[in-house]
Amino acid sequence: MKAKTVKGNWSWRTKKFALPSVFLICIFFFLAGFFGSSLFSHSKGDLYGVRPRPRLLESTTAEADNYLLPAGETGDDSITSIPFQVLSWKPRALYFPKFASAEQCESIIDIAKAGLKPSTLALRKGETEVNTKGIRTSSGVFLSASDDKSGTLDVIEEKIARATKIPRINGEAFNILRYEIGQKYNSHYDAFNPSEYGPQKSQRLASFLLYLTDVEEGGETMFPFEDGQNMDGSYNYEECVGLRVRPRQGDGLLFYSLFHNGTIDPTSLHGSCPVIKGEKWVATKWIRDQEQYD
Ligand SMILES: O=C(O)CCC(=O)C(=O)O
Repeated sequence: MKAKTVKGNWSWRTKKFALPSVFLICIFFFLAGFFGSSLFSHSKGDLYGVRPRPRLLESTTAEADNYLLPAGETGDDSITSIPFQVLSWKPRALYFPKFASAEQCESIIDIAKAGLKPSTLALRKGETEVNTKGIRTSSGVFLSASDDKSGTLDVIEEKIARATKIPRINGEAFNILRYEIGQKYNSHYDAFNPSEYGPQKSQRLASFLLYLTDVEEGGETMFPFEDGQNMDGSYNYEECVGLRVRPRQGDGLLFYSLFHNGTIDPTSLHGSCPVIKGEKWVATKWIRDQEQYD
């Protein structure tokens, strides 16, 4: 009975002191864990030279979200952001929504209007203006950025260089095209196959199309061989099939005619479907694999 009482007192005292101690120990380990883990994550960031990202709600500018490095002589001290969508890998084709403003598009059309002439073709061996009549029925004019005193083409050309990462000096002058109802450009390659056109000093590597107007109906840029479709030899080069991109004012389309090894991508065949309703204006910039000085 006595022993029972002693045991009971011990148990009661133990409980009296053990509960707060357990509570304090828990708090201690919680705090140690919390501060320890945040210290560890900071030192890991420093180890890789990564600045901790600011919290999403606090970051309001691109600079706050990105860690800027000191730029080289020819680089920038700011981040460039040009949104794009990959439309296709075969051929490599990218879409740039809202690449130019409506005012910029209208200004380009205004200066191009005065110089429009029927579009021409680079002729292959055996081709003449007569036997190629009807392949390309648009009107067009070549304009360099320096021809545009408003500076719009200069701004667009700089932006194209940033989007493509190919220097401006590799670009030909802009070819501004107008397609009226029924006008079109049959499917063709922008690159010049030496077996058809003879030896080439430089090659068209990529094309950037800036749509200057919406088109009510028709006028899509088409890629009939996209992803290898229609390549069985039966395609007739006038048919509007495959991947079709509907012109929308201010949007840009970039596609590559050459693979990385410099050979021609057969899936880069493209053309303009006939305009059915409305009028299509587009500014094309062909970009070469060599610097252009003419
Ligand atoms: O007008 C288009 O959508 C295509 C133009 C084109 O194929 C070209 O200029 O090479």
